[in-house]
Order: sequence, then structure tokens, then C-alpha cells
Amino acid sequence: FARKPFITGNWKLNPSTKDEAVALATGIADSVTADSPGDIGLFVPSPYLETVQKIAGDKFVVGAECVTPETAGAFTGGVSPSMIKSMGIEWALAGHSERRTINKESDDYINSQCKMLIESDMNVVLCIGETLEEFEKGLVDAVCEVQLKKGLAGVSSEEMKQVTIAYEPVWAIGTGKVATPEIAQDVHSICRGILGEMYGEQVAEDTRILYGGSVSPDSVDGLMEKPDIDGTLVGGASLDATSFGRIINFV
Ligand code: G2H
Repeated sequence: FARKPFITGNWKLNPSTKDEAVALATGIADSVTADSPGDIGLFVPSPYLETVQKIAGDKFVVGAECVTPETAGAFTGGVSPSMIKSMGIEWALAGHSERRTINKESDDYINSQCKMLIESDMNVVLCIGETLEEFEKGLVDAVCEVQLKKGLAGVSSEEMKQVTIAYEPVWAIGTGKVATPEIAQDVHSICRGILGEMYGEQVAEDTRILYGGSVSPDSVDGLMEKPDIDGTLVGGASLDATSFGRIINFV
């Protein structure tokens, strides 16, 4: 691998109770072995961060699914980077399509999240991806370019060490329709090209680009064979320790 693989899970609004979170995180930790081929990360609901972090130990990193890009103040319900950093959490997602759609998070807002996480010495996984309509209209490259350029506005080459990209075609999320390895590889290669224009060859070569959208034990091996696919962001299948364990230990 040109870059160390990074297999990540995204629990979304699951599981329903802390006891279930403990059981699931414990099952996932048990499936990580010295032979697991990549780095592993788990993005979990904020109330579970500390509990899952304790279970993770040094087997996987734990991150928040979203943050409020503010330091303090009148933002009811917000969770700031400094709050979770002070709990020992060093990772967060930004720009997941569900946040873009349901919570109406704009590219500017997502950019603030990325910048504040970076300023807080944390790492961010910036999620990008097109809708089915955009895909059918042949707008994949344009959408990825806009979301990368706006999401990373003001982020320096040096700071790109703290950034991972996740390409998640909206039409493949939670639908069971995984993009073929060929489609995903094409888009990842285009995204790497855009990063090259923005930051130069070296940053483009060093930045990990994950694929997300209905990744399963059946699809992971084919995806991970592709040269520009550096890992996965797994939703549904990360809620089952056996399935996610197989994805972690892809071959
Ligand atoms: C995309 C993905 C995880 P799923 O949202 O971010 O979810 O694997 O369920 O499609």
C-alpha cells in the first residue's frame, strides 16, 4: 500500500443504549489483532465517546460524528472540539451527507468545523460525495471539486496531515448499492488530482481517501485492491462486530 489503510466505522444514531455500545465496542476491539492490516477508527455518538475510548485502548481511535465549530457560548445542544479534545478524543467527522441534508450544514459551516478541529490539534475526516441526480448528470467531478475546495478553504499543506477524505456517493449510503470498485477508484483518482492542484503532488500522495457507502464484508476486499482507495467509512456493517471485524481484517 502507498498509504497505510484506514478502516473506520460510523455508528450514526446507534446503538440505543450505553450497555449495547459497550457490547458492540468490546466485540469490535476483540476482532482487532496484530495482523489487522490497517489503522482502525470508530466514530460514535458523543455520549459514548469516553466509554468507547476506554474499550478501544490502543486498538482503534475513537472520534465524534460531528462538532459545533465554536469554542463556547449560546449554542444549545452543541459539542465543541475543545470539549471532546479535553476528553482525550482526537478525531471527528465533518460533512457527512446526513449532516449536510438533515441538519442543513453548508460547505462554509463544514469548512469552519474542519478548521476548528485542525486548530484544536485534532484530525478530521472530511466527507464528500454526489447525489444520485448529480451522478446521473455526470456531475461527480464538479461536486467533489466544489466540496473539497470549499471544505478545505484556508487549510494549509502542512495542516493536511490532519485531514483524511471520505468519498461517499449519496446514492450508495445505506441503500445496499455499493459503488463498484472501478467507479470508486475513478472518483478517488479524480479527488487525488484535485488535491494535487490544491496542494501539490506530495500532499495528494500522502492524503488517505476512504470510500463509504454500503461497504460490507462482501465488498471490502475488492474495494481495497484499488490503488487510490485507502480505506473505508462503514455505517450499517459497523453495527455488527462480526461483519465489521471481517472488514477490519480485509484481505
Ligand atoms: C455512509 C456509510 C457510513 P452505510 O453513510 O458513513 O453508511 O455503510 O450504512 O452506507
